[in-house]
Amino acid sequence: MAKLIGLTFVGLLLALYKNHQSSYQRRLNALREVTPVDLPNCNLVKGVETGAEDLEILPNGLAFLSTGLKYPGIKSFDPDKPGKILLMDLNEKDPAVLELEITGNKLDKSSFNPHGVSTFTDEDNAVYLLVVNHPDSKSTVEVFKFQEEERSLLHLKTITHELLPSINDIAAVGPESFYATNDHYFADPYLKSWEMYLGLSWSNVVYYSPDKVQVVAEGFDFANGIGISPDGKHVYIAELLAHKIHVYEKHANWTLTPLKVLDFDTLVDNISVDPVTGDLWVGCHPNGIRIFFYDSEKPPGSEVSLHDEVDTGAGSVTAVFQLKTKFLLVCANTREHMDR
Ligand SMILES: [Ca+2]
Ligand SMILES: [Ca+2]
Repeated sequence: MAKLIGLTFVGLLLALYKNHQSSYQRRLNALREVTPVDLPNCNLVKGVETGAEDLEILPNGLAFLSTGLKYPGIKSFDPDKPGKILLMDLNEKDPAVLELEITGNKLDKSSFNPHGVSTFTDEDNAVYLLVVNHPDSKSTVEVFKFQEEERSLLHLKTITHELLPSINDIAAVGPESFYATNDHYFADPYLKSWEMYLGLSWSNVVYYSPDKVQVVAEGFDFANGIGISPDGKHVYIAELLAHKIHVYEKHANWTLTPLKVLDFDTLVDNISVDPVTGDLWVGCHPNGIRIFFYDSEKPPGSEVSLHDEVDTGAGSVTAVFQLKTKFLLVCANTREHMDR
């Protein structure tokens, strides 16, 4: 009898393990192969060969790029150098990148490890760049003022908070106020890896302001990119391992109510919201296994998905380009720039 119970128990464990493995493979889209789709008007931009994590485009065509991210479990192509914020002028015919000098004396530039970025422009047209930073594996948000003439960033402030343990991306709503995605519940890299492997879905979204900090959405399987609609009414949250973008209604007190869910067949990362059409341009990873278990013989690939007509509900997803290589290509991401 004891043997029978033992055997049943082992069988149950094996079944649970098998079930978990198949769910893990599905979450990581492990079987997905990429068919390259190249756009003739996209060019390799020199100077970002070690990978760009996020970008934000101002209405005047200046783009900020966050580069050189070191993230636990993901291959870094330049592990010994600090990250940089690069500037591109998309009005130029053949735009080149320029590293923005960081001024001010409060930021340790040697441990600068920029991740998600977002901008806020105030009534006086001053532009603030908010940057998620991971110095020494911690999570902070750095507030910079963009000095356009000097082509530099004046560091103003470092924000940390216990509700911001593992920030991935932010959507600024003021010079020191933002929505932030925590891609994990835990801050510790070891606990993070178990949290992801077990699929606990404990990741969340926090609203931060100097007066109030609160969790406004939760239960995500790796919340990643975040964006706001041009009319300010909706917040978009990318759930990487569920392959979904959640549309939330934003209220006057900054709380969020779920409205609908957009489905993708890819791991959705950062979101750029087209300021004119409201379309979502999403940087995606077709196959997560190849991100988290890097093999230079089988590079992870990347793709950009476009979800149009988000508000009418009549929209659809199009893969606008896919690459089989590393994350080496930066492509201007508005219709206007695509058409050039
Ligand atoms: Ca962003
Ligand atoms: Ca991200």
